[in-house]
Amino acid sequence: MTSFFEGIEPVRFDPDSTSELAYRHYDPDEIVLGKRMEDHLRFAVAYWHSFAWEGGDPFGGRSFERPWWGDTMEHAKIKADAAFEMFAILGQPFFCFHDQDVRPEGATFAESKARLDEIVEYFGEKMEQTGTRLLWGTANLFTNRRFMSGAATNPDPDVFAWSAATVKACMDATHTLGGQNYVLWGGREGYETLLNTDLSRERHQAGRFLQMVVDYKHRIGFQGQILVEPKPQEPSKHQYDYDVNTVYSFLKEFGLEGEVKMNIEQGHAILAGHSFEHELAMAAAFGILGSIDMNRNDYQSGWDTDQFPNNVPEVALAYYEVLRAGGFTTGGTNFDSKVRRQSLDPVDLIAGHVGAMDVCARGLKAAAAMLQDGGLEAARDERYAGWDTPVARDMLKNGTLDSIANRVISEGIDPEPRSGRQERLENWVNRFV
Ligand code: XUL
Ligand code: CO
Repeated sequence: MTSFFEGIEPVRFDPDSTSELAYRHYDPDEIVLGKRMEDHLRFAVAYWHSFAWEGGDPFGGRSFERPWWGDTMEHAKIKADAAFEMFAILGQPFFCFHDQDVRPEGATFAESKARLDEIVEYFGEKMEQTGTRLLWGTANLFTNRRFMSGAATNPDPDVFAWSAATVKACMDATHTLGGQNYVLWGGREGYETLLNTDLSRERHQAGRFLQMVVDYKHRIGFQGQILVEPKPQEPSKHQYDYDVNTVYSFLKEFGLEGEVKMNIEQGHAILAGHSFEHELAMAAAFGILGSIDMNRNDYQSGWDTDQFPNNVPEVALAYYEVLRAGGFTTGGTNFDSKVRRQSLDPVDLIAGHVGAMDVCARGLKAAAAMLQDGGLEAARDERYAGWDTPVARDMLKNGTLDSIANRVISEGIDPEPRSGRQERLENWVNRFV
């Protein structure tokens, strides 16, 4: 036991509580559409934001004080102790991590790997004792200066090799810990200027890299899902994994569309000029909706500020798409979210998650109610009803421009525009959120 969260009791569902730290909407056992709420949402803590982020910004360094700051394995274990205490306080079923979050980097690759293995063993014991599970593991291929020009897409083949070895170690760690997914976010897989970049070569390298990841998954019998997390900018100006649509065409190009799904982050969707629900619906349409990174950006700054979600209507529309696609299987709701730089206290970390979990619970319940009512589905069915007629179906299947043109003339077809009813549908949604 550490004393980091001393005095903070486990958070419980109590809608009438006067405490700052109670779930007023998240009741893990409440049945929503035939399934426990906990099993729908599958919440996970992001180790990096809660335990590795130091509270810096571009104008000033560390603002948080934590007993685990330091670069020894003892520090890493104190951090792990605090992390598992927080999972227990929150009743979080899952967590996610990068290698860099959980162990200090060694002087050589071999030393870094030995340290990862040591902490994986430590995690394994704690997971056994507490029942906390791993939603996904991943590799940090962006912080160290060796990755400044990319990992798999680097002009230097030695960096490609280092990255491949790192991903192998992280996939092994994820497999050992029974991880349900393995995530690849292409942090620096993009470029700053075309003047020094061979875009075609770099994309090919990234494609081969992902093929090797999928091949290794099958080789070791990892049952989890490989996920790619799209993001349009930050840190690179142009990222190769811009959004769901871009990544899908990349997967098709390299024959991986049946092997890889998406981990979709709210803030990344917004940076790409989309809404979260657009990205989720797009992935569902391709059959590659895997998991979500739940957060929000600052509405004014335009940066990927990774704040805890705090907007029920937004979250409700996101879960509507998740439920419509059949809900999560291996995926879940990872809080890729961090407290603000001035939120120094241990209780702030707890409060950030508690509030976010309640917002998600409200969103899920609203989404389930909307789906159960069926109003949107009925409006959509009605809007496209013309396409259910035999003539329209036949046109889509067998039509040619000639045959269609003949029919337009012979039948005197003259389309009558109909209302899209947007305001009425928005009003309908607002009855539930
Ligand atoms: C970065 C981001 C990452 C990934 C995992 O914006 O979202 O934390 O989720 O590497
Ligand atoms: Co993320």
